[in-house]
Amino acid sequence: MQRLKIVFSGPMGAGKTQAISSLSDIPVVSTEVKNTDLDTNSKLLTTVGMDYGELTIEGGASIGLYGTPGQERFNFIWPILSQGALGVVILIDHSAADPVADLKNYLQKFNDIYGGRIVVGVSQVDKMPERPMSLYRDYLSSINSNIPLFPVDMRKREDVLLLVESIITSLEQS
Ligand SMILES: Nc1nc2c(ncn2[C@@H]2O[C@H](COP(=O)(O)OP(=O)(O)OP(=O)(O)O)[C@@H](O)[C@H]2O)c(=O)[nH]1
Ligand SMILES: [Mg+2]
Repeated sequence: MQRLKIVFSGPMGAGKTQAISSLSDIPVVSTEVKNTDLDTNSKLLTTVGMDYGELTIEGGASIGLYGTPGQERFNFIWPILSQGALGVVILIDHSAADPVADLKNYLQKFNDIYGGRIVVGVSQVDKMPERPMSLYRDYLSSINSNIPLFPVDMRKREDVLLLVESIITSLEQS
């Protein structure tokens, strides 16, 4: 049987590991180690291999949830993980120094390696509520992109589900 999968990518601290933990029906397999790249992000732990969880959807099908590491030096794993994926969720940390540059970087790189469905989740919005969502929408319209973008909190299961449903719905329509 062909395994269904969805990949979560995005910069360090965006909430990829959290997203998979919030959504998975099984205990998540993570490869987190102590973060030594404190210049990029002050978080305590960071993913160096991948995260893996599973979500069982209506009808009993099971979707594998894969999280990439956020550190750029592990980029080589992106094409491997996203091969054959139903879709890729790009998570952006709204409170980062330049989140629009992060979005641009991730969209450009995935454009080169992945031809399937992409949705964007903007997380950590509560940490910088004064920064407007229009930054991202303006950027997406400037490149004529109709990629869906949602403000989300990865600690909330329903927010992660929204991203996943956005991928699945688009498949049903195509
Ligand atoms: N305040 C706030 N915290 C969030 C939000 N989304 C996720 N988090 C928290 O942010 C922290 C970092 O999330 P992780 O899931 O470790 O981030 P990651 O993307 O896996 O990071 P790397 O593995 O280092 O690339 C966790 O403690 C999450 O619970 C959000 O919307 N708001
Ligand atoms: Mg992680």
